[in-house]
Amino acid sequence: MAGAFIEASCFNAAKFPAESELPEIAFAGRSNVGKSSLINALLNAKLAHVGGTPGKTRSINFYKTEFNDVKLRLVDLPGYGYASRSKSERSEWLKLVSAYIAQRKNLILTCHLVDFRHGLLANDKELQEWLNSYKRDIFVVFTKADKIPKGKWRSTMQNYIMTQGLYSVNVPIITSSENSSGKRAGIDELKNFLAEFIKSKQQAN
Ligand SMILES: Nc1nc2c(ncn2[C@@H]2O[C@H](COP(=O)(O)OP(=O)(O)OP(=O)(O)O)[C@@H](O)[C@H]2O)c(=O)[nH]1
Ligand SMILES: [Mg+2]
Repeated sequence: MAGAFIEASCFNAAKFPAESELPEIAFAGRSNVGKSSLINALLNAKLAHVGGTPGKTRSINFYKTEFNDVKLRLVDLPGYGYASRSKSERSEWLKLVSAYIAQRKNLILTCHLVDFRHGLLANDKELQEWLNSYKRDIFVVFTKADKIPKGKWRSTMQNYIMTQGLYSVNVPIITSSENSSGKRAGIDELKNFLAEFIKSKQQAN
């Protein structure tokens, strides 16, 4: 890979980069679920700011990269569900994120990040309904899997699939972006999935 870089950090839709031909994969989910950390793991770089407190990413950030010879942009969306956020901040969030979700032609797939310890909470279900209302494809990616013993991964995943009525274009991928020895998981699998998903969409057009 020729390296990844941040192309734009936008607080309003007028600043989004020109669409060109690059397909985009967005990363959405509750504040603190690990969106920026997962993007860094996928890019193998520390480009996205990661925070110990929820509400770290406030802008929409576009990262240009390449997976298996497929050129794409990863799009880091600000998180939702941050309880102490004021009403005006929540409406700013909605304005910015809906400008992207409603209008962006190149958005090919939204990865919905869900904490593997909790599964989908009420506002995750709202997000899924909302994305569906725009006919957006959703792919569920579980995060922070290192917080659950590996022996329980299968049964935990089965349980969520059976009981949560989640929307996902494929069986969710279980990931850990934690970089300490041996804890990273699911990152190459996710890269391969995204590259194949983009290829199949491009062939269908
Ligand atoms: N153990 C563990 N911690 C993680 C993992 N991914 C992220 N974290 C931690 O979770 C916290 C939040 O991570 P971020 O990547 O900033 O989360 P975010 O979803 O981008 O948050 P907002 O920008 O606030 O919406 C940080 O303290 C990370 O170090 C993971 O896979 N495992
Ligand atoms: Mg973030």
